[in-house]
Amino acid sequence: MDDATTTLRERLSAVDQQQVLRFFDALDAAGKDKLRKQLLALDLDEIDELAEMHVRHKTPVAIPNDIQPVQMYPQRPHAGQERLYADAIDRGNALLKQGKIGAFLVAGGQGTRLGYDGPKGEFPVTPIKNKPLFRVFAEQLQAWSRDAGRAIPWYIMTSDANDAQTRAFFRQNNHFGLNPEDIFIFQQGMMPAFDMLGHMLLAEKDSLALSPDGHGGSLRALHKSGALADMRKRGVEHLSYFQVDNPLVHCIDPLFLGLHDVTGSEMSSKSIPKAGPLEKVGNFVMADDALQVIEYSDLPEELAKQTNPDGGLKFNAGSIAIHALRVAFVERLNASGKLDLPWHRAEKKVPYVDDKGTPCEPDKPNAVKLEQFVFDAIPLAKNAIVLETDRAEEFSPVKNAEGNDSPATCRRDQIRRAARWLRAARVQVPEKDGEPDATLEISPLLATTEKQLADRNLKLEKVSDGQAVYFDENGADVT
Ligand code: UD2
Repeated sequence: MDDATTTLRERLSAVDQQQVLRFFDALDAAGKDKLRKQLLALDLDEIDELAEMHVRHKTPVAIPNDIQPVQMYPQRPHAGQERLYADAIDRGNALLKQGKIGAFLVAGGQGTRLGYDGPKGEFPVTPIKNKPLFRVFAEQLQAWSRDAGRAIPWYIMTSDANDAQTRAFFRQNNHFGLNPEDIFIFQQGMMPAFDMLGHMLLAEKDSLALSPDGHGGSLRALHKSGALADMRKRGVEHLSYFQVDNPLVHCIDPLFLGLHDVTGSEMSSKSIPKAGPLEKVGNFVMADDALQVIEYSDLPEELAKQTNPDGGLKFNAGSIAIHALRVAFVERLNASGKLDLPWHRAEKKVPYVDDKGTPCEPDKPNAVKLEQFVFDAIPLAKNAIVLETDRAEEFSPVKNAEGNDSPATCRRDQIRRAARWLRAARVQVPEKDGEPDATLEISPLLATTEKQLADRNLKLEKVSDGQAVYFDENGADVT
């Protein structure tokens, strides 16, 4: 055995994880190399602490005592806020023109609920052209870059599970018309799954059972990958953060980015009123003198159900995972060399090889996975703010194969929004049973907001019953 392997074996023994090398001696060179690399990427002392805290003991997520509703910036300015909002929009547009904004997409998740075999960003989502999610975002960024006269660099986080496929998809699609030099794809970290006694599981004789370390891992990966350094070089000061599953997202929003900047916020968020007390979105609250998000599974049900005198929910500020982040804030979070965010545990069914080397497919949860969440950085941010927005305008994710948050509801919501924008642009859209009686799609290259669409010179005055109409820079394509 070489010295490096002896040292690794000793380090693993010291933290009672030597079982991961039980097949090592019989592996071929490639297998040895693979497992060694996976192990060397881990901080074994941290693994030991995490196994103790979250597996052998189930340290509960600390729920603060005094949880209060949060004050938000309203979607439209209240009396007295008009000047602030107008200034914020100007600031947002100026930041874009100065090249100070980068877009940041987290796309490292495994998308297991949707049952789509591949990076979720490849999933075809628009009602007529079946554009994949990645294209929807790319076209928005292309439109905003065109209007700002300056490229908006796009940082995309993948994981080991989907990195190669994501890169290939971008290449095959000619980077959706963007300059590849303005696209920075990087991988997040991976975490091992533990058995219920805190031992790391092997997925194969030569591989740990690894999964992405949560979207909170993005804040570490931005640093480790050199993405932050790239931002410094380009003069990018803020990131516009969004998730891969929501094609209604406004990847760039001058009001949001401008408010974030003028208020001196280090991390800002958008919120929508919840669809019900137990909707599966995080909740913005004030607690321990800080703005924070409490995940739906962690908010005590009696609080979630509390109402105000007017009958509305007391805790009604849902998180839709849209944020603005100051680059200097992300740098500060990484300054000590260790990203200090809590870990969240989840018990899952994780395939593994047993002591004899036989592959096992568990039929009930056999393992603990740990993830960090990006919104746990909010209480660490100075002057964090929340801007309220409208579900119909900005949120309809594709998460499940059927039912809520599925391709069908997302398609419906895209058509509804397109109908609303078109009517505001004085185009007649037919209606049947309260729904648009047409299939509608608006290219982001034509308009990324209702106001932009209203400013375009649309030739079509009326959509007819049952028509499918695609609107882009060249006009309306009716089928
Ligand atoms: C998330 C939020 C929830 C709400 C909702 C809105 C959490 C825990 N909950 O729920 O509060 O805001 O979104 O849609 O975040 N991802 C990675 N790496 C990972 C894990 C996830 O990049 O290791 C990405 C993933 O590709 C996706 C996003 O993060 O873009 C959301 O992940 P999810 O589907 O696991 O989050 P979800 O739906 O439980």
